[in-house]
Amino acid sequence: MEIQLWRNLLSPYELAVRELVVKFNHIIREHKEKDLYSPMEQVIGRVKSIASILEKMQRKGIPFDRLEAEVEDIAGIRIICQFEEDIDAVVSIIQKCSDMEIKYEKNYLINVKESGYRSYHLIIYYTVQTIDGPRRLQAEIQIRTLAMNFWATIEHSLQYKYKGNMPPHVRERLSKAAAAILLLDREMSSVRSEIMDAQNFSQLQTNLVADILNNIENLYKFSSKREVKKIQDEFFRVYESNNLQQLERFHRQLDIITEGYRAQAVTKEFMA
Ligand code: 0O2
Repeated sequence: MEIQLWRNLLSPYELAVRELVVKFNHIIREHKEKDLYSPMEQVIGRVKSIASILEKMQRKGIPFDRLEAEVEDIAGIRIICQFEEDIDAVVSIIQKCSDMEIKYEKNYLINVKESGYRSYHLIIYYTVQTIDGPRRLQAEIQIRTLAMNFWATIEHSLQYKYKGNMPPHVRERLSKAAAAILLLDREMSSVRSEIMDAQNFSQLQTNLVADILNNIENLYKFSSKREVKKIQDEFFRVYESNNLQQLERFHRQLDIITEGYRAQAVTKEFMA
């Protein structure tokens, strides 16, 4: 197939990958803005390389006219989670997305591959808009933990290096590493609630500080510099105490003060 035809073929998949990455990143952002723990840690996307598509077609005996129907991972999304428990939460989120229709799921967490590969795969249908009208495409979503991703990335590079002839001693080491990764995920799960508490604390603090600084900046419009400086100094004092409750209290008080100044400014404008 000519390179221009490959470009035409892959172009809607590039759009699908870009859109899906934006959508999943937005879900992460929404969680953070609402001070909620996000089961998604990171999202990456890629369009399968032509070489990799050709290799898969050859290996599976797929003819060109069946390429788009049978190579289901031309568009690939990878969602990385912190904990194994988050994978189910991510699957539930995707099941609720009305613009993604699940074709089928492969659970390599239960049916671990012989290589030791663990991950959760979803094949979805996703529609993109092109100048020729809507195109309903397939995409593969891989959901795995940071630890699973670490193992899979290394193993994938070694598979590429040895091209299907991995020496038994390397295979054995990878198998041992896969067992260690399983243990690591279980260990991390056992301290999940503590880690989540710490992360929630930090996210809540980040959002509060951003809100407070925004309010202080707004105060400059309505109040004297001296007054704002006093409030700012008080904020630094509360911030240094590293006490979330005090910070929340300060945030509430500042909200009231800002509203007061704003109301005064509106009244002055009205009376003028
Ligand atoms: P890429 O783009 O390089 O990642 P297959 O027959 O395995 O090629 P199949 O049956 O369509 O593919 O689906 P499967 O088994 O779910 O695998 C799809 C993708 O999952 C692979 O894509 C890998 O990304 C990943 N994967 C599956 N098995 C393994 C494994 O043992 N080790 C690692 N590291 N990854 C695996 P590709 O085709 O490799 O392409």
